[in-house]
Order: sequence, then C-alpha cells, then structure tokens
Amino acid sequence: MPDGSGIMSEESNEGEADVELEARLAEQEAFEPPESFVEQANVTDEGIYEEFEENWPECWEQAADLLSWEEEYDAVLNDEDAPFYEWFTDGKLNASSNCLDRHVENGAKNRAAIKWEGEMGETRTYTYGELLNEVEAFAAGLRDIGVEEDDVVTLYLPMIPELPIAMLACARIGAPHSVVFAGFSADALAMRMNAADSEYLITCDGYYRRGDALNHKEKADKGLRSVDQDVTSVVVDRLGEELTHFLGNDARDYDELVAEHEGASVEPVTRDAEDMLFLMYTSGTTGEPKGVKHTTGGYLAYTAWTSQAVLDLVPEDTYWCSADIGWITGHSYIVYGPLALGTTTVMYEGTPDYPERDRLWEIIEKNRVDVFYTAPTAIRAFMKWGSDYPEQHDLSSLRLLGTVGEPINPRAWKWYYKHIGDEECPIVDTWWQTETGGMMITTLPAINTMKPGSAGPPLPGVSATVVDAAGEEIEAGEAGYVTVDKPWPGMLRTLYENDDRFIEEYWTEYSDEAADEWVYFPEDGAKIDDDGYITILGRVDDVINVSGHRLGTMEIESAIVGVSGVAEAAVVGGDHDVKGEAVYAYVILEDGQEPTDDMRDRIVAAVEDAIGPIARPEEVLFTPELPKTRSGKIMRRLLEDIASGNELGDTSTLRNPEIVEEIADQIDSE
Ligand code: 6R9
Repeated sequence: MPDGSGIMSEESNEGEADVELEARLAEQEAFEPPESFVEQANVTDEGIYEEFEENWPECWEQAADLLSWEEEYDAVLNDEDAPFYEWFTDGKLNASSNCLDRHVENGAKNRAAIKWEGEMGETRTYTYGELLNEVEAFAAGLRDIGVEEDDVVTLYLPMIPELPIAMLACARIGAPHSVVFAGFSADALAMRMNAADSEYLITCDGYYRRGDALNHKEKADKGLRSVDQDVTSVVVDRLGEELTHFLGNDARDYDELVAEHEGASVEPVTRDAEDMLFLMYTSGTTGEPKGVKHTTGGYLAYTAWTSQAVLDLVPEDTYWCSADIGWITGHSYIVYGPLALGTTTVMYEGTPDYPERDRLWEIIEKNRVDVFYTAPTAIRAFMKWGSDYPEQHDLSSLRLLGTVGEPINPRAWKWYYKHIGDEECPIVDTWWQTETGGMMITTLPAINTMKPGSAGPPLPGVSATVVDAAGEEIEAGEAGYVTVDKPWPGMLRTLYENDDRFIEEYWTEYSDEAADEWVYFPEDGAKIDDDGYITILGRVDDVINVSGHRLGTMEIESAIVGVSGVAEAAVVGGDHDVKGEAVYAYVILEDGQEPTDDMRDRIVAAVEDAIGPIARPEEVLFTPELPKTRSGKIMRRLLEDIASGNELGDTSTLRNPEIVEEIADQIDSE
C-alpha cells in the first residue's frame, strides 16, 4: 500500500521565511483550535461524541432536523434488510426545495447562492431567488424534452453554473442525475451512459482551460456514437463566438429552452427519503466503474450536517470548495451541503495558475471567503510555487481551512496552516469517499487537537475503527485497515442495478453474514494512535489516487492492452511529490514489436481515449517480463517500489527475480 505518512521527496523553492517556519513548526506535532475560532463555532461541546454514541441511531435526527420534510419519517433507521439500510424511512422531501425554495421563503431571496468565477475573468452571481427561477425554468425544459421522474439524466459539463442548475432541476422533478467529469473521455462518457441506461444528456459546446477554448461538444458527440439507446441532448453555449455551436439532430439549445420556460413554476416532486437523488460512477478493483447510488433524505441530511459541524458553515458565510463538481466532493460540498444550509458557495471554472499562480488567493480576497476546502495535491503545488503568491493577497477573511481526497503530509499541512491560515484557522483533514456520501473521519474544528498528517477521530455517530486482516482491533501504531461497523445516513445504498457487486465490494471482507453483522470495508489502509486518531495510509485495492482522483488500474491496463502490438500491461501508482501518486505503466510488447516513441505515444493516447488526460501515464516502461510469483501473480508491490524509487523488498519468492533489477535500471537511466 502506498505510504501516506508524508515521507515523500519534496523539492521546493521556498524562501527564508519558510526556513524559519520550518524551524518553528517542524517539531510541533499537535495544534490546538485557535480561540478566535472556538468562540464562534457551530459545534463546541465535546459531549457530542458521548451523546451520539449513547443515542445512536436517533442522534441522526439532528441531521434530519436541518431539512424541511413534507412528511415526517417513521423511523430513523431501518436495518431489517442489512446491509441494504434505509434512513428516515417513509419521510418525504425534495432536495431542490430544501436547497432553494425554503431559503427564498425565509427571507434569503437576495442572498448570493452561487458566485461563479470564469477562468477568463467573467463573473456571475445567482441569488437564491434567481437560482430558483432558473432551476424552475430548466426543470420545465427537462420535462419538455421528455424527462420523467426516475429517468437518469447524464450531465457532462465543466465548472459552469449550468451544472449545479441542472443538478437541482433534475432533483426538482425527481430525475436522478449522473454527472460525468468533463475531463473524462468520450469512451468514459459512453460507458457511464450505457451503464445507467441514460437517455438524456446535458452538455456544452466547450470551456476554457488556461486560456484555450476546448471543444467539449466534439467529445460528447463522439461518446454518443457509442451509446446504445437513443439520447436527447441539451447543449449549453459556453463559448459564444469562440466556437460554433453545432446542435445535432435531437439537441436543444440550453438558453432557448430556459427562455421558453422563463417564469415557469415547477412544483418540487415529493420524493421518498430513499428515492435515488443521483448516481456517481467511481473506480474500483475491476475494469468496470461502479455506479454508486445515493438517496434523497440520508444523503442531504448528512451533507448538511457535516457542512455545519465540520465546515462550520452558517448562512452568512462565503464558502469555497475548489474541487470539481464532477467528483463527489463537489456534489456534497459545493452543491448540496452548502446550499441546504443557505450559504453562499463559490465556483471557479479554471486552473489555479491561470493567468498567474495567485489566482486562488485573488478569488479568496475578492470574495472575502470565510471557509476554504481544497486537496493536498493543490497545497503541494502552492508550496512549490512559494509563499510569495499568497502573500500578495489579503486572506484575513478566512476562518477555517479543509483538505480532502488523499493523505496530507505534515509539511504541506503546516505550510497551509501558516501561509494560508496565518496560524489562526483550524484545518480539518477530512477522510471520506464517493461511497460514504460525506465526511467520516476528521477533527471537529473547535473541539479536537489537530495532528498534522492524521485525519483525526471518526465523527460523532460514525463507528470507524482500524483492524487487522482478521478483523481484530489493532494496537496503536500498527498498520491495518479502516472499517465501519455501523451504518450512517450518507452511505451509498447499492451499486446501480447490481446488489451482488455492492455486497461483494464492500460487505464481504469483514462481515459475518450468518450472525447478521455487517461491516463496511472502504479499502483503505490506516494506523490509529493512543488518542484514537486515524492516519490514512492509502488504498489497499487496485485503485490509485492521482491528485485526489480515483483511478482503477484495471481500467488503464485494459486500455493499454487494446493497443496493437502490446501483449501485457501492469499499471501501478508510484509516489509523486505533487500528485501524491502518478500512473506507472509496465508494458510487454508482442514478439517482433519495438519499444519506440511511437509505441509509447500510442499507449498514452489509448489511455487518454479510454479515460481522459488525468489517467495519462507518468512513465511507460517496456519490459520483457513482469515480476511474477511462482503461482503466476504479478508482484505489484515490487512494481510500486520501483516506481517510487523505494528500496526493493524480498524478491526470493519470485519466479524471475532478475527482471526486477532490469526494470529498476531502466528507470534509473531515464
Ligand atoms: C472524497 C473523495 C476516496 C479515497 C479514499 C482515500 C482517499 C480521501 C482522504 C483520503 C487520506 C484524506 N482519501 N480523503 N486519504 N486522507 N483526508 O476523495 O472520494 O474520490 O471516492 O476517493 O480517497 O483513499 O478511499 P473518492
């Protein structure tokens, strides 16, 4: 398993101030929540841990109470058919009305809901009133093109306001959305649309990346050619003159559709708490991405509650999560959690270094952002660029910082704490997954001591522990596996139309079916200390985490073996000082094939076509053989060590030990 404990090689061009910081902070292993923060925090009573434990599962009524229910639920939890748990059973609500209508009715009509920053400097602000109007108009438009309750609508959109608008419009009419990250390839789009039998696609002509206009529509059209069912699409005109806005046969223009339904009043459809809110495809051990199903009541209650307890959000806050809405972090903590609380949420279209490397700090200063949530990979990049960039800006509006997506090494944590938070903002290092819906392991910012590199204790009401291979709790300091032995409201309910795989993937390893004891296995390695703080060590399955993005090695391997001339491939993650992990591809060619640059280019292109540029291999290494055990299993651990430049472990159990040195030499010589 990759070592997330922070022992990564880091070069940096930091100046003298950082040398000082180094000296002062390097030794410090624990940080107390700053007094100024504690005084105003949402959750300050440490009794909450005991209270939730004693009162479980009723404690989760606190989360449900943050929502407006059309009909009260009968029971907090129904575990009769575990692990197919149900939360807030028979409760009725609508997610879009919880994120919009009730705030408008409660006097927040003119408060900003979304503040959007385009990469090229444009801005758009939607008040809660305006957002509701556009959501209603688009919801009417969706009905117009034929969308009915329970139809899955695929949203293949970049970071433009139409994405959350489309999500909320879907939620309004009870049509689950399936957002496909805009950076994914045409093939990845087609695979997800086919898997979800989705007959509707909302996409756009293009968008900006580092000042260049990218043609997104071409990719969407290419994907559609591989979709089995007939699809009706709506296309957002993002680029205007920059790109001619072709509409295919069935495609409708977003602006026209919204204009036609301007002023429409669309009653939010009453949804059962357990009705599907959305699907999100994520990588797993096998080649086929998993369609994680989230439902309306538990998910929305959980994201609202964690936004309040962990991100400390109040309606008056301007809050910014720099993730992409195409991933779960954006769903839960750009859209649903913050909007359910009536907060102002900031959205940024572009990259952190465009036009300059201070873009994020400029956005924070300009919008007076109170709470900022980002990924360790971004922090490591900022650290490399140096503290001059944040120093050019007034970041004093910040009250709380957060990280998510991968382990954060203590040096990056301390840099964030000092240079962005000015030692006055607590940092929450939040561990969770697409499947968990919301945060699971993190400190509560006004209550717990922070220990850089360690996410912290499980949240109140979350029963996570670290166990050994046999499921026994491990000693402090030893490495084991994270498990969760009680359900929680934000959990996935199943994998789309695949209950068997749901059980197999998450509930087999540590559960005792005969005893009806169900333990969720997230496939992460971890350590625990004497205070119950959990340090996540990284995935223990064939998933690699590149810049906080989950990629399945099998998906990448199957793209590579599809290249003509390739016989076999093994893909692993190797340590990378900014991305956390990077993709390393070990490739065996067919007899007579040469390891040329052209072959390497074709391999890289195949991976980009199958998944997208995020999966692009850092290195393609040609080898005559792969290290295999006597029983013929590829020793991935060794390939990871070679990629990471680690000392190589025991090779004596290999059938072909000599190959290891041969591959390692190849890396050294590059
Ligand atoms: C929210 C999200 C989930 C995987 C997860 C773990 C890693 C997430 C982390 C973390 C260490 C943290 N991960 N947060 N590792 N510390 N604070 O990222 O969901 O894309 O499904 O990835 O990310 O390995 O299993 P997802």
